Amino acid sequence: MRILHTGDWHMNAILGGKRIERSSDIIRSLEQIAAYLDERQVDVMIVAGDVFCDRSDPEALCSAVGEIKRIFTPFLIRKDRPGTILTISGNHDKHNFFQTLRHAMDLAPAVPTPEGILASGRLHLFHRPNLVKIADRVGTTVQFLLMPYPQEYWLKDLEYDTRAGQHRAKQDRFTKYLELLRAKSDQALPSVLVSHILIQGAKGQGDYRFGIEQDVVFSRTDIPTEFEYIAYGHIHQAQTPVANAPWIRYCGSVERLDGGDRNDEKTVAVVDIGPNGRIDDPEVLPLPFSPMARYNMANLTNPNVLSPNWSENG
Ligand SMILES: [Mn+2]
Repeated sequence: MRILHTGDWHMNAILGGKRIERSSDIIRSLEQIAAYLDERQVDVMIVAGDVFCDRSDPEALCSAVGEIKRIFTPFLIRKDRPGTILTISGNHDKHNFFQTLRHAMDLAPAVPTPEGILASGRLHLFHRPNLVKIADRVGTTVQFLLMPYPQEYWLKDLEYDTRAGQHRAKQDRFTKYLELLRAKSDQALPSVLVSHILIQGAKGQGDYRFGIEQDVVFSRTDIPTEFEYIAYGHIHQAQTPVANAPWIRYCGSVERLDGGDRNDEKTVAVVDIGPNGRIDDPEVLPLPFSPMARYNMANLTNPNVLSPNWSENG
């Protein structure tokens, strides 16, 4: 099974709090991804969270979903080998909107086979932890442990007084759910973990020395590494956060979204998984990106032209 890993699309992102629309740049990258899906005959595309931008208004969300449909329908209806898209939610994906999409999609139910294999030829959306199986054309079955960004609605029954307390509660809940999925998973099948979280010490934007006050954080050893591939989203700089483990990747964003990733090269990863596991190290493919300049605000005659407020994190 050939898998393409992308994420952090942040559709309708706006640069620096001022109205510098990035949609056309992002769409150019998505079109390149669609070309890779075709060229490489990919079976499954993983979108590892932050598909949308939390500041998007209803019109912007409508146009974002319309563009996703336009760009990826050829992949989903590909004649000899219909593709599958697996999407999880990130911290920037508004719960209500994801829930709305999910409700609408559930009206055309994707009924799994008796063996629990998910329908191909469509997009699947998850905002809660889930374990799914997908089979490719030659019958290789891979299971996916889907762990979206831990949101408030995961914690309805939990008490917390502080932001750090809330993050700690989310972290505990995340760990518990991941354990449950691992216990439920089939030991005989290759497994892929898909998640949208911060691994402490990852590179980019101040090297992510965030503590529990700022975000839900995991250490490099908190998450088991025995998966055939781990597809992370959240950090915008593509990287392998665990040493000597090229199968554990942050795909990075698809465009340079703010000052923090102004020097990054944007990429997607492609990995092949056979019945006995990963066939080779992931291949990293380039995406187009926009050049970015940093302006010294003191030298600008009209400081309202650009804002220095780069966004804080993924
Ligand atoms: Mn994120």
